[in-house]
Amino acid sequence: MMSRALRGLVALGLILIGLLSASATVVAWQDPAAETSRKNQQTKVEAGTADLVRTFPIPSRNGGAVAYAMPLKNMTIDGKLDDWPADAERLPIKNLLNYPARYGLNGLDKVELSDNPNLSASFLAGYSKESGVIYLAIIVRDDKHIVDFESPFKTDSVEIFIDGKRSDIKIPAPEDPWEEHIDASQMPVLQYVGVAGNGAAYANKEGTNYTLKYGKIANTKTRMAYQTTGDLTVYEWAIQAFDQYPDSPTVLKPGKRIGLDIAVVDNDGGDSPSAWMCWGPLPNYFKGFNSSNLGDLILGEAP
Ligand SMILES: [Ca+2]
Ligand SMILES: [Ca+2]
Ligand SMILES: [Ca+2]
Repeated sequence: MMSRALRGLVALGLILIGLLSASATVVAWQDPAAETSRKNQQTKVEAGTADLVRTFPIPSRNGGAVAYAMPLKNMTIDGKLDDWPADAERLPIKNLLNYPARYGLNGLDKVELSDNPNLSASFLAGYSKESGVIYLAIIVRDDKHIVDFESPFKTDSVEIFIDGKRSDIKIPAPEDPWEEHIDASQMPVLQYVGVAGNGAAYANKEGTNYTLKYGKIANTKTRMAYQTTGDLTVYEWAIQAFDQYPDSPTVLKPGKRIGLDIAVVDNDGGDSPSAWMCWGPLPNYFKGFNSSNLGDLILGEAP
């Protein structure tokens, strides 16, 4: 039997717990950023593949980019989209970097970035828990297809930035040249690069057509294939994310958040600098060294 005093204490405890939970709930719902993010996510899901992808009540960072990856099976990495669900949500890549030291605007400041012949890009996202890879199909419309294997600044390409832990870590930039002073295992964000042509992407020493910057692509399950038809190029990727490269691959499961950005680089020949356009927040530093400067990819689950 509980004494009257003890019963009183238990009742008081329950009331306090109730008040604390109620006040926590109120605080959460009064946070304008969380509320805006919640509304955005609801809108996104209503407009997208609501049957395949469930919403998770997780606010984005910086009020920024959020994408949902749907579970996919039997994917073939061949640059063709026939294995993707017809209603897969297609998200625009249209944040144009203005950084004259390295990249130019290439006339893109005068056009509608989501739909123009010079450069417009979008992507689809999925994943396989069993295979341990994230699928991305990046669809690029570009009027002049240029490939170059000597300089990253003279070629069309796609760059993927991925942080399996979705951390918020910024590291100092190493001395130049970076290749000789840093290894992918020291970076909070991995950078994969693909070029739609035959050669060593960004002149990587392994000589592969897609590459892991500052690391070895052979230490990963990552693959990429592309198809070019007219002015459209599809870069289809199966990407391995890491908690710690190369020994700890990220375990993929519904609800998991991954730091992600996708950049499309457009060189159109001549002396004009390339344009650099991303999906996530514009860079405030090299994205490979700053994991708080990415969008969020949230792994969904099948209904
Ligand atoms: Ca395919
Ligand atoms: Ca172009
Ligand atoms: Ca181009």
